[in-house]
Amino acid sequence: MGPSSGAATKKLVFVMILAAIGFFILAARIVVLIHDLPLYYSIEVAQATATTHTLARLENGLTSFHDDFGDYPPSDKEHMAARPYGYQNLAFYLCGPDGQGWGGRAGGTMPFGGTNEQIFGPYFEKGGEWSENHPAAGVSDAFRPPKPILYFRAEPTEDPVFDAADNSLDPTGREGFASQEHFEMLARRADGQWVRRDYLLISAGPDRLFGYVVMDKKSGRLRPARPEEKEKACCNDVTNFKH
Ligand SMILES: [Ca+2]
Repeated sequence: MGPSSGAATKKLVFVMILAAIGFFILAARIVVLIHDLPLYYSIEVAQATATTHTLARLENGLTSFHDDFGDYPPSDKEHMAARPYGYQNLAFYLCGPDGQGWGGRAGGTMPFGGTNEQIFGPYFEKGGEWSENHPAAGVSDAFRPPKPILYFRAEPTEDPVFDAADNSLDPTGREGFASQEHFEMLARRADGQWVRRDYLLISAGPDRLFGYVVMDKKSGRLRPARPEEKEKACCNDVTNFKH
């Protein structure tokens, strides 16, 4: 065996050691991934369950508010004292101007005008999901990072009955629906009927994007789907209606 063949053997051994280290690192990563997958999944399930629970509490509050005042809180800004967006109005009207409800604990102020010293509400209790900066803030969902639960009230005499612009519009889908068409992919059924006649509550769900999404071929990232893409699009939003 000559010096050149000895060097070749050393090189081969070195390459084999490197390959073994690479294999070991890859195997370790796969083991960690397999080990952590159920953890990620269970966290996601717990966040979805907590968000569904918050939606149920909001629905109870909205029913009580409707019982007391004959209407649901508005979701657009065309009303006395209304905030710019639906998610802000949801929190403001259910909690009252100071989080203490309406009437006697709000200096007599009533949600739709007039005064009354009787105590009304609050219809949603402050909790961990409530920002201290209310009433401008909304009610957050339980996913990370948290986002406000969007609120849309039906306006039966208007067209459209549910207006995507009652909450922020955002072409990326991160802060709200990309457009009215994008919103209606979720808010209308295949036969064109709205999913509900009273109000909609929508959390962006685990992907943190509102509405139907597809994978963008160029960027490799999720983006809001166009109506013609609905067949291959998916939506994991947590809502007060089936979709
Ligand atoms: Ca989503």
